[in-house]
Amino acid sequence: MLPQPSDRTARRLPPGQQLIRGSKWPVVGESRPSDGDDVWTLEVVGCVQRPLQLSLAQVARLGTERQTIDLHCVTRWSRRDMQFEGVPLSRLLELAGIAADARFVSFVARSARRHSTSVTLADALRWQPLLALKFEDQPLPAVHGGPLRVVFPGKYFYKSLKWLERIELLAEDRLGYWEATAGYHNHADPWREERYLAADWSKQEVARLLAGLDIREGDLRGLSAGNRTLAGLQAHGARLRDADFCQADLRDADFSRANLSNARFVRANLSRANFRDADLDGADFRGADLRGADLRAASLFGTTWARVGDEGIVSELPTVDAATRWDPASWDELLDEQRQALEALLAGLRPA
Ligand SMILES: Nc1nc2c(c(=O)[nH]1)N[C@H]1C(S)=C(S)[C@@H](COP(=O)(O)O)O[C@H]1N2
Ligand SMILES: [Mo]
Repeated sequence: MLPQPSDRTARRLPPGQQLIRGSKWPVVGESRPSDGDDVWTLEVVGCVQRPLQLSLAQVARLGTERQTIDLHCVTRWSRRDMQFEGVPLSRLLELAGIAADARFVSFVARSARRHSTSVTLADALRWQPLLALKFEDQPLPAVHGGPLRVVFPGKYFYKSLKWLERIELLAEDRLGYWEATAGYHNHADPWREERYLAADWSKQEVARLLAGLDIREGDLRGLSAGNRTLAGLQAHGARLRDADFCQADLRDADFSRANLSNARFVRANLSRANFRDADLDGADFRGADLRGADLRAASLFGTTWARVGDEGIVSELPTVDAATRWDPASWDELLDEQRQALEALLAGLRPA
């Protein structure tokens, strides 16, 4: 059975997720609220009986709760047992009174792009999200959404809006920022792996595009290109989240600036491929041939380079050589066991 709202933390990890250990908590998306010195207020508007505008002190006086919640980011990292303190959304909804036509809840941020995300009212009532003011007994840091953020259990973390300033109840859904612009799945259930929607291309169109070996700047998220011969592919700036390139021949491919988050390159031939400035968060490079590949300035958060099994047995390592280029600084973004596997692999290359 899938975890229920009463299970804020689960002993299992959702499929395709890996645990971050230690104190790492990456900042994903925007990193600060918009400027302005006017006091922070929280509005509750839309399909409500009594619109509200509250100061943070008034929000806190509604009564806070502590909750321990597991976070699951769509780019495949999870962190367990995160201790938040805040006001349950339900308190605000009770105070404002849910109107009969309300079906959705949109959370809107005080941020440069007025970032937003939405959920069904049914999910909001079922999962009881917290409007968090504190993390581990300290005021929530601004990079992580302080002074006030949504923490939504049971959904990928992109439903947990940072810098909350407005809750709007809606009769019709209004897609959030990632959901509308980047194909993030609107339902976002980590247990069902509702990560991204595939782009809207027919099989014939995809075949035609790939045959031309030129998909620069194209939106091909979810592309299925396993086992294909795509040497020299031009994919600069392409949007290739969740793409499958397992065992593909991608010698000399240009993926510079491409978004490859969660892409799979297992046993692909990536010799001399260019990944400069690419977003590789959550991508899987097990067993790939990376001789002469360029990975400088690529974002490597949550990437997989080897299988690390029980008792630390490392297998399915990629092939690298002295011409493979990396920023060792970017390895700080890796899980410890992945970083150690890569370091051992590269140490083997250096002349003794
Ligand atoms: N206002 C705002 N909220 C946001 C985002 C954002 O860019 N802006 N990113 C979302 C995404 S995709 C994730 S994974 C989490 C990341 O929260 P963190 O930076 O505290 O880890 O915040 C979510 N909430
Ligand atoms: Mo995310």
